Amino acid sequence: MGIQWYPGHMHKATKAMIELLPQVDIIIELVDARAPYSSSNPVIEKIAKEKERIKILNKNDLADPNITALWHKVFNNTDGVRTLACDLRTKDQIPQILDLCCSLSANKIGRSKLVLVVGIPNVGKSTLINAMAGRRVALTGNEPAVTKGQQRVNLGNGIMLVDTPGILWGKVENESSSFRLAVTGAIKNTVVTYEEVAIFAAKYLMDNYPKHLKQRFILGDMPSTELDLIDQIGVRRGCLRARGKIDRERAATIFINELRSGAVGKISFETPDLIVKELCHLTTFTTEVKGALE
Ligand SMILES: Nc1nc2c(ncn2[C@@H]2O[C@H](COP(=O)(O)OP(=O)(O)OP(=O)(O)O)[C@@H](O)[C@H]2O)c(=O)[nH]1
Ligand SMILES: [Mg+2]
Repeated sequence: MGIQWYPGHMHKATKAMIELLPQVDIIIELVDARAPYSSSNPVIEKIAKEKERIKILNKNDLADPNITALWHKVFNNTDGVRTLACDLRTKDQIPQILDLCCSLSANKIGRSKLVLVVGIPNVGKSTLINAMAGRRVALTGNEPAVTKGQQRVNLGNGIMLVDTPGILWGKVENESSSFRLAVTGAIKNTVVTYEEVAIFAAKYLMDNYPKHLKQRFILGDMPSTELDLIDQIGVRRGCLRARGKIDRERAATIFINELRSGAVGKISFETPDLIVKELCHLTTFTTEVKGALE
């Protein structure tokens, strides 16, 4: 069973976003560069086809650069979508994003262009708003659901930005996608335990990034199971209870926090090929991906 998190405030925020849509000129959707497919909101894909769209693969500083390059190619091949991989901790790409907003879609007479900033929780929407405004106008924080309602920010240059609460969707179809959202920090930690998320992450990293694990946690041979790995991390980080028993929940929490911070290395949790394999029943997506990578 995958993880589902769709509380009332997200339903309300999705409705508010749809209501505003007729007035919107440009949509900036932020997705997580470490899981760009899993963090793309299918509702936005459906309702925003006619709009000018900028897709930002954010937190690219934490992602595997070779895999981001593949995703960039896939998304840039989608009609009407401009794609940028960003590290919003620096403001390097802000002039480019502002230029794009100015060049896309004409100003309506007598009013500013309305630019809607949307995306999953904790992906960096409010950070982007602050960087574009050049001052702290929106609350940010390293946990999901910091922004509670829509907030308009007038840039004074013909652009009006709208910050929105992070939203997920009613049903995350692909179980692995829901775990990727949890690993990267888009799902509140009261919805799923660190241990469950760590088991998923451990399996993925043992298969795909064993060298990173060995280096970070000073492992000799790779442990044979996910739980063994988490326990070894527990030993390395001193997560011990009475009689030498390992505090696995604490070890899992440390593992996930180090992973999220980038301390384990630049890691991506999905490639286009992996998604094609997982979603072989969704023919439109797989045809688009194959076309983009040929
Ligand atoms: N490493 C890294 N961290 C980032 C980047 N962009 C934003 N962050 C951090 O991500 C966290 C979440 O940023 P916010 O701007 O609050 O995210 P949000 O999308 O507005 O979140 P909600 O309002 O909760 O939906 C903050 O700790 C930011 O400093 C980035 O490019 N790289
Ligand atoms: Mg926010």
